[in-house]
Parts: sequence; C-alpha cells; structure tokens
Amino acid sequence: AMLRVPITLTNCDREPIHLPGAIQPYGFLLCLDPATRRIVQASANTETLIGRAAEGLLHGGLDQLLGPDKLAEIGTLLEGLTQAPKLLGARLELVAGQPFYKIILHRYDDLLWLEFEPVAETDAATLDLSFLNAALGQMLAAGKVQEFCQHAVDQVRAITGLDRVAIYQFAADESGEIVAEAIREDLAPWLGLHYPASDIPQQARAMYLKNWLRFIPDAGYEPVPLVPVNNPVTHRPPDMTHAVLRSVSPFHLEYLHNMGTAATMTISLIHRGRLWGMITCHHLTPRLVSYELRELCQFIGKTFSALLPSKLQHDEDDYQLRIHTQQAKLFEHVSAHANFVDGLHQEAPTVKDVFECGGAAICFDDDMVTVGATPTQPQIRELLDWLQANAKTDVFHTNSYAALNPDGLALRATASGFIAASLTDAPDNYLLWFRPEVVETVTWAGQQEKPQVLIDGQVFLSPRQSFEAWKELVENTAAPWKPVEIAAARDIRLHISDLRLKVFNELQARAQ
Ligand code: BLA
Repeated sequence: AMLRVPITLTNCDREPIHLPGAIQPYGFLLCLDPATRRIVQASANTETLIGRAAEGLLHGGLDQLLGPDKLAEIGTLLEGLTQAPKLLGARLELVAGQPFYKIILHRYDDLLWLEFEPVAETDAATLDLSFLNAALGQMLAAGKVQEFCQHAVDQVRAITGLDRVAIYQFAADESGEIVAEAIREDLAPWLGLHYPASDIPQQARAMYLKNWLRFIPDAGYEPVPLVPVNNPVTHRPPDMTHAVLRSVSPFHLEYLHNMGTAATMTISLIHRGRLWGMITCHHLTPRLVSYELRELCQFIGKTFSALLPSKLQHDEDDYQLRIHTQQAKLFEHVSAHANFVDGLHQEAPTVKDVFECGGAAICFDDDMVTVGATPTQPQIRELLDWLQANAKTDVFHTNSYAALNPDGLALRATASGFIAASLTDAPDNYLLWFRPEVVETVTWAGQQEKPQVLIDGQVFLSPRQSFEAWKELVENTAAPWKPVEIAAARDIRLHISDLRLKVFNELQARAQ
C-alpha cells in the first residue's frame, strides 16, 4: 500500500517508531501488569491465531492458555525479568490444535511482555557449537577490517540462508556505504553503494543502540493493532523498543517494497557507544528465521562489535606504517638529488604516493611540477593566489574547496579537496595534494534504470533513489583527510625546510 502522507526529512525524524500500537502478524503479544500478572493489552490477532478474541483475554491471567506446570515455569521466569529477553518453549495446553510456541519474555515500560512465535517443530537444537567455534576463530584471525567484515557477512548468510547479507557502515556524517556483502549468485552486487543519513532517521538509530536485532519476516504484512491500543495506565501505546514483534514504520515498509525486498533482518554493530554500522539482510520472498538463529546472529553482531576496535587499530597501524615507509623512501630520493624538487617526483614513490590522493603538485620558485590527476597549471596558480589570501596555517586542508570558494567548483573532478603545505615565506612555494570528488570515485553497480523522483507527487523511497540523493549531498566533496595524512604532509614540509636550511648553511659556510 502506497502512503499518502507527504514525506519530509523532519517528519521522518519525528515519527514515534517505538509507539506504533501494533505488531507484525507472525506472532501474537500479551502485555501483563507486573503486579497482578493479568493481561492488560493483547494483539488483535489472537482471534485468528488461537481462536480467542483479545477482548476476552483481557483482565484474565495466563491460566486461560497454559496448564499449571508451564504457568509455574513462566512464573519463575517473570520474577527477575528485565529488558533482556528470556526464551521459553511451550504448547498452549488449554487451546486445542495449537502448534508449539516460542515465548519471548521481557519487562519494559512497566509491563511484562510475552511474545508468542509459532514454530513447526519442537526441537530447538539449532545451536551448532562447532560452527560458532569456527566462526569466532575466523573473526579473531582476520587482520584487516575488510576481511573481518567479509567473515561476518559470510557467517550470517551461512546461518540464515538469506539472499543478501551486507555490512552497511556509517561515515561521520551518518551517510552509509555497503562495505561487504554475501549474496545469492544471481543478484546484482551493491558493494560500494552509498546512501544518505536520512534513510535511517535519528530515533531509529537511537533505538538500534538498545535493540541489537530487528526482524521483518514479511514486509507485505498488515499491522495488527493492540487491544486496547493505549495502555490503561499511561494512556498511550506501550513502548515497543525491545519488542520482537514491533510493527515497523510504514515509511520503511514502503522503502522495502520499492526495493523488491520481502523479508529483512538487521543487526546493530556498535563501536564506543555509537552505531558503527549494521549487518543488513534481505530476502526476496517472505522468510521466517527462527528465534534461536536470530540469537546466533546477534551473537555474531556482538562479537563483531567487541573485536572491532582491535581490527580498526590494525588497519590504522598498517596505514601509518605504509606512510612511514613511503616517506622514508621519498626522503632518500630527495637527498640523492641536487635539487629537492627532482627528488620529489622523478622516482617512485613520488610525493603523490606517500598517502592516498589523486595527484600532487610541487610549486617552487615559479616552477610547477604535477604528478597524477591534478587541475591544470593555470588553475593551480589561481589556487595559490587563493591560498595566499586565505590559508592562515603552514599546512592547510579542506575536503570541500567549493564550499570555501565558488571558483573551486571547476576543480571538483580532481581537487574537491586538497592539502597545501607552504614551503617558505615566498608566497607561491607550496606542496599540494589533491583528492577528487567522492562521487567521481563511486559507481552505481545496480541496474541502469532511470531513477524516479516522484510517483503521483510522492517521494519514491528506494535505495536507487537514495543513492541519487546521496550523490547530490556529497557533490563537490572529497573523502575527508585523516589525521595521519595531515601529519605526513607536515612531516614532509618540515623535512624539506630542514634540508633547504642545511643546504643554505653549507653554501654560506663555503662562501665565507
Ligand atoms: C529504517 N532504513 C531503516 C533501516 C535500514 C534502512 C537498514 C533499519 C531497519 C531495521 O533495522 O530493521 C535503510 N536499508 C537501508 C539502506 C539500505 C538498506 C540505505 O538495505 C541499502 C541497501 N527512510 C527513508 C526516508 C525515511 C525513512 C526518506 O529513506 C523517512 C520517512 C524512514 N527508515 C525509515 C524509518 C526507519 C528506517 C522510519 C525505522 C524503521 C523501524 O524500525 O520502524
């Protein structure tokens, strides 16, 4: 069903997704008063699932459904219940012809929550210890973040058999990129695609820090309201932050519909209390993944989060080492040449190869040498004029020159961002490193269909559309410079200044 509500980015952020007053229909929900243990709210689908109208269940206890042994067992579980869920298998002994149920219990918003998921078989022995052992071993052994991410998506796909499992990683601006994926062979890869921050609104991100896994087995579902919708004590729908069956935002359902996804599962990846990324899973047809397997996936997500700092550090150390090695070689070249400018560009590694950039320029005493992809020499001269007037530090950097100077628009393809290190007090003496626009470095790997901006005057929510939106947001922007890169530029500048001072002193000494 298409929405008829106009979508703006602010109303996205304002939707109270924790209070939908409804659930997904693959299970049913009972909310109990913690003091009396009587049912105060029930999902309206109890009628369809167990043949008991929700209204009829209200004010009574669980003894309407379960025999004394199960009641005693649940009673014990309810004692110390918190927001951390407990799991119990049960047959509804007092209701004829019922399948086995998994009951997921938690306590939140001053209610006891019992969510019932029907299952075909009673055997719950899905925990495969040797799989888990091997998975943990792989994740520990992974060096680079990339390899680590690949293991995680491979494992979640092996556990669930879902068509598409990807890691969606957030940048500082909360936009995201698909950095790893495991997909059914016949599906188009999404690796390298970017999406804007607005695809996942703020309140959803905040909720995903508290709740590790969300599951939508059939995105085409009709939400089932609670009876009554408002809690009799709080006079609002109960807070479903930790509820498994929570009915998700209709905006998000439309998004899933438009991308052709029938089932999704999403696992939070958390780093230093922030949402670092998510393992996002898609299936083209409706698909129920058992609660135990979902727990196993949560375990992978938590293990990933626990090991992530060491993997990030590994990549950082690696890059730092590479920079130092390249720098040392560059300094050797510089010493080996009578003129340091020759040393900077005549042999590899050149000044351009020390850290990641598209091109570099050495501007010294009215000469200019460029390496790699750079603006034209006249454009660089104009840039030098701008630097003279505006750069107040010896090492100046930006990842969006166009935001500082509209003339920068012409340089977007090669120099949306740059680092400029002044070499002397002479105004035009600079080392420059350039980076292209992010969009230039990213390609859309999916189908080539034309993006549709509006259908019936509606914003069309889909990843393809979002990718277009993301491209607009990052126009004229380069990947941000890392502190290690700026430090490397500073080191090179100092090294050359020292060297020139030494040469100058030697010349002076010889002249005396
Ligand atoms: C939620 N949007 C989400 C989630 C993802 C995305 C992963 C989390 C869903 C979950 O954890 O269950 C976005 N999914 C993506 C992206 C890809 C993907 C980018 O697979 C890339 C391949 N979404 C919009 C706009 C709005 C919006 C404009 O694009 C604003 C109305 C809303 N997205 C929206 C909401 C949620 C969401 C409200 C929360 C859904 C919920 O948990 O209730």
